[in-house]
Amino acid sequence: MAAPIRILTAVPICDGHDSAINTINLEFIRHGIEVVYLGYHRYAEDIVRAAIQEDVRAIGISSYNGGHVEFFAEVVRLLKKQGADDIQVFGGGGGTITHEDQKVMERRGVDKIFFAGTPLSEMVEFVHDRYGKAKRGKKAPTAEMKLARKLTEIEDAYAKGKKKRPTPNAKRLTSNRKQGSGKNNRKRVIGFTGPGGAGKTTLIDELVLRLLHREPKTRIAILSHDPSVVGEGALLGDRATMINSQDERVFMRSMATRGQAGGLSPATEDCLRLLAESPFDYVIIETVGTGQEAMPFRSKLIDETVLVMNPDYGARLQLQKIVMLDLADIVVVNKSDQDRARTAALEIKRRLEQNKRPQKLISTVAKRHRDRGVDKLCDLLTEKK
Ligand code: B12
Repeated sequence: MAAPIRILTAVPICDGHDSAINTINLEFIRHGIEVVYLGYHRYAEDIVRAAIQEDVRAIGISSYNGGHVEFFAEVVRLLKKQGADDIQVFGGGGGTITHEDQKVMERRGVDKIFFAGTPLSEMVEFVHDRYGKAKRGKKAPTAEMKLARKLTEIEDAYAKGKKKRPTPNAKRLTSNRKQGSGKNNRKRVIGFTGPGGAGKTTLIDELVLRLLHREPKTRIAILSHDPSVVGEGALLGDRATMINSQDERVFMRSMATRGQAGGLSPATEDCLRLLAESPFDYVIIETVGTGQEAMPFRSKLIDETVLVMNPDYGARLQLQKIVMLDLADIVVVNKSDQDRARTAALEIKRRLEQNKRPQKLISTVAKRHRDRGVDKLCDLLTEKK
């Protein structure tokens, strides 16, 4: 079975017109394409960095702000500068891009512009035809590109059935782990899980913001997951929420679960091992929204696990059924500005007391700037052990 085509889509800076790209993304996904969506109001630098880290075959830009001639050309220029001109650039922008503009844009290296009235099927066909096969440029890849390409190789080997999902009791990596340059001179691998809508992605992004500020040399890797069915496409949308994580010191990779239940992908363990062996100070892994029975972090590669909960989990009895409440090192009650949050924190505290082991409980409001709870979580995750 062929591995899905991966592309990245985005809307440029000073542009909030995202309704076209949202529709186009869904059509791509329905036709087997994995779409890393970066969101709207995005800088050319952020788009190029993301495309390289995600090792996509092409970037689709939807532009309505009138600056398309310069913006598309800037993306092409930056890709070339980084030696990543094997990544193609295409896109559209309804009534704003004229046929004259298109000619200039194509002369400047843009692969294809779609005009108003083009059927969605034509765009899908174009992506399959034009980007169906990986093309690699002749330039020597940078370290970041090499890492990104290795992650693709791992994912593709699983997709093509050349590799089977490893057993969960992988050996703890010690000897070949490169030490980090962070405060504690020790790499931390942290796993975040929890139900959909609990705010995991926002919480991680706020945590990354603090780590980047507190530790000026820290480098962070993020492995983030979104659900998908075998052989189908996926919307990999965490980058659209992780604004602070679009930074030179952060390497982020979005993965589809490609049919595996439980929150992670068949290739996660191998990808995580590769990131743990690379020179990052923190490796953060985020599962898809999980259910009561999920135990995604059985890998010995993970140092600490964080369960992020929503205060609105239903009756107290529900807490007895959540396996991760037994296993997590830290439990976060996010959205603790909600009415039920105090009761939830008390009920979860009682539930954790049954486990008779040192688990930490923190209340956060991740969407709030400078939230004290997120500060506390950052303190806990960075403290010397
Ligand atoms: C819907 C719309 C809005 C909605 C946006 C909702 C949203 N969340 O997206 C609202 C009402 C919020 C809005 C607001 C504004 N808008 Co407005 N808006 C439009 C409108 C009417 C349609 C755009 C659209 O979504 N079309 C639907 C898509 C599916 O069709 P399409 O555009 O024809 O695209 C085709 C192809 O190009 C291709 N395509 C498009 N993108 C991509 C990407 C890829 C990867 C691919 C493969 C293909 C592709 O797909 C389609 C296939 O048929 C256009 C007018 C127009 N005709 O373009 C104005 C327009 C873009 N808006 C305009 C303006 C000025 C604004 C505002 C600044 C108004 C104001 N003063 O507040 C704000 C700015 C908002 C912001 N934050 O950026 C101007 C822009 C003028 C310019 N750039 O010179 C336009 C052109 C209207 C006009 N004639 O004045 N807008």
